Amino acid sequence: MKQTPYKIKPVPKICDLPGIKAICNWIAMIFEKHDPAVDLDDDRFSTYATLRGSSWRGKDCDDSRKDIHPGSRPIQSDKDRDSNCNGILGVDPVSGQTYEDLYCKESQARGVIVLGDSLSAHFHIPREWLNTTEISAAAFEPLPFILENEFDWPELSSITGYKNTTFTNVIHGPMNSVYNYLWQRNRCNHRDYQNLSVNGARSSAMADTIQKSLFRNQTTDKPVTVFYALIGNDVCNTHPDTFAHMTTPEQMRNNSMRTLEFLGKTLPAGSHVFLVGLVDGRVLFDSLKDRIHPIGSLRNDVTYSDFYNYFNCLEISPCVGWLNTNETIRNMTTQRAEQLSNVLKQVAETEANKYHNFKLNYMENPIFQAIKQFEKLGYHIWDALEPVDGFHSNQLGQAFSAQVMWQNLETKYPDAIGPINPFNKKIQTIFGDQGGY
Ligand SMILES: [Ca+2]
Ligand SMILES: [Ca+2]
Repeated sequence: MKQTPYKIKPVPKICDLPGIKAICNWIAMIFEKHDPAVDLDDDRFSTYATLRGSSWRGKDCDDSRKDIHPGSRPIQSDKDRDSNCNGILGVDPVSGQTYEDLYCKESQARGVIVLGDSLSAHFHIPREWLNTTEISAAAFEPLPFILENEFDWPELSSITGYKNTTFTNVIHGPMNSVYNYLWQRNRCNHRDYQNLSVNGARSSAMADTIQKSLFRNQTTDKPVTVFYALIGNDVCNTHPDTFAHMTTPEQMRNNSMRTLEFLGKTLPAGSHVFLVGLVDGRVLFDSLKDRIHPIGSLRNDVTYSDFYNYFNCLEISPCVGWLNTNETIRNMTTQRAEQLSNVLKQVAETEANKYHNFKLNYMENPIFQAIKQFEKLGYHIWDALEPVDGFHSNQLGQAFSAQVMWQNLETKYPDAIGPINPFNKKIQTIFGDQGGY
């Protein structure tokens, strides 16, 4: 029988009311555009930590001037003011040269950007919130901070992490990141990071909207190393008919090419782009299936298998294909992920000479190598997984992935990270923590 089409009610024009309008714009800015909410000069960098602020991209050191932001080439060599927020400014009294010219000009300084999903945003729900034996008021103290950062912890993530854990009641483990390595290598890179990851992002959303939140001035900013890291959502969805909603190889090719076109028009000369392959999520089910989920911690009665089935039943599983008790479905999901990784590999090869501003390479997902090294050290895979969702890397896993990515960059792509700056010690002596974060 033919169904009568629904009549869609007009959306109430509440956002047109004075006062409410500003709030609507603000919400749209964060959750649709993924731009910082507090950004007076509109240069896409903020002085505020959350709401897509400095947790996500280097802190603005002058929110009244658009030309002053992290990643900028120094204006007049930063003789009088710090235009790129790396804390380095002024003139050396002995030589009469500016410190930027002396210590940074020839250093091949660069920034790092990730276009990613919840893994590179570092999604984490505190175990302490669900575990009946650990629950406490202290565990809920950072709740506003956590909500304003969309349950993500980019400031501790494998690509753009820059600080140590401050909320020790709700997140634990070591911080290590590609940005942190880049900063140790060359202190002129201070604050030059952008984490443009969105929970649930897949290649289509990246090409349609998310990539537009990237800011890099092609002529006045420094080059950058970009990671295109959409490592699972193109095969992960909540639909019972999961395969019908996965990205096809043809769509993947089209979407990734659209992002490359955009990067071609946006990145300064001398940049690098890495297309990162997808993961094999079968490892999640294999390592966790018989273990107890935190919600069953009191009576030891809820395993991850139960938890995944329950999620699938409610149609709220983050990944029906891999978090599934049916092995055939898990294998077929991996097969599609491999096809999509192969597309990225091909795109990196066929498009290698098309873009003049960046070098293009494919990088195998660091998780494969991280797991091998991890197990050699005597850890179990579950030690690196988020206990609440049984899906994402935890703090330890993030730090481990960073190490693997860095090893790859150092050995295979040294020109993407630049040389060690011989003036690091001097910068440290003169500029201390370079204004901190
Ligand atoms: Ca500014
Ligand atoms: Ca500077």
